[in-house]
Amino acid sequence: MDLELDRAAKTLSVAKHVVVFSGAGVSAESGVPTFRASDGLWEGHRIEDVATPEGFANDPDLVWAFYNGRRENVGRVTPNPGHAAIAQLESLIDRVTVATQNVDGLHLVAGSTTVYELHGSLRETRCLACREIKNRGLEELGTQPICPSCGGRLRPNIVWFREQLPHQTWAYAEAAVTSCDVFIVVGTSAVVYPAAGLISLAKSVGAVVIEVNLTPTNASGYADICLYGPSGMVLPKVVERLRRLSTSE
Ligand code: BV8
Ligand code: ZN
Repeated sequence: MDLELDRAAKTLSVAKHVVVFSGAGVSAESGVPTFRASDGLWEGHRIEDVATPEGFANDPDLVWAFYNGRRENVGRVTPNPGHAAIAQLESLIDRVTVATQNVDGLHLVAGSTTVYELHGSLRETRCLACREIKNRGLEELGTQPICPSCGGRLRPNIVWFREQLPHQTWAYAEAAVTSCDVFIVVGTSAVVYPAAGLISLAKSVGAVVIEVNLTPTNASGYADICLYGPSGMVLPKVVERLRRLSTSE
């Protein structure tokens, strides 16, 4: 692994623009359950019941109870050394963009400044009537929250299955990948599209692809460098080597 870590640090030491594409695995060491570990069941719920528009239409109270549970969990966790290392990249590389599938906000809490939340945010609600999107922190919202502006029903501002990703956010993420020279894919099984399509896009524009994961994934075929291990351990090691390279120049 040392050789691969040195290769990754060397690649990053000459990078102009790095995109970090993250999934649930980067938050696992913070205590946020990953999506697929529970073999399709998510904290006891079927995906269809809690992460689709049909599920919400069918039983909004159940979906709000599910998301309030995840908001409560995220309120109790902190970023891990993997999030911190990603934030530290910004002091070592000209331009760093984070495109995350995660909805926990931990990259922002850790200090990353350019973060595209492709699948929305647990902190945000969207009004079904006036469509206002509001960051309401992680306070308890109950199961039938009402829009203070118009009295309409609120939903989590989360991208459910079979829903479009936020257009502007997606456009910024695609543009960032198109202009990057190194693409780090960390903590994702690379199963969910269109987000996972960013990996082949990075490859197609000639970026060096570095994967950080516990195991090989659907992304591994695109990776030039594979770093196997917990991201909370691997990423700080890469940053430490990069820092040594930057100071020895
Ligand atoms: C769309 C929000 C256009 C919810 C999420 C049939 C009909 C219709 C659509 C489809 C279809 N078939 C496929 C699709 C498209 C579908 C899709 O991709 N499905 C997949 C399952 C096949 N996509 C969509 O529906 C998207 N919208 O396509 O709209 C459209 C419109 C109409 C009709 C057709 C198309 C919307 C996708 C967004 C769904 N919302 N999240 C919420 O979070 O509450 S996705 C959900 O999965 C999470 O966001 C999660 O992040 C994401 C991906 O999972 P991962 O992050 O990769 O997490 P996972 O657990 O899978 O993996 C964890 C990884 O970490 C593992 O590799 C593990 O080894 C690693 N790991 C663990 N610990 C560590 C670690 N690595 C390092 N260190 C560690 N310590
Ligand atoms: Zn409203």
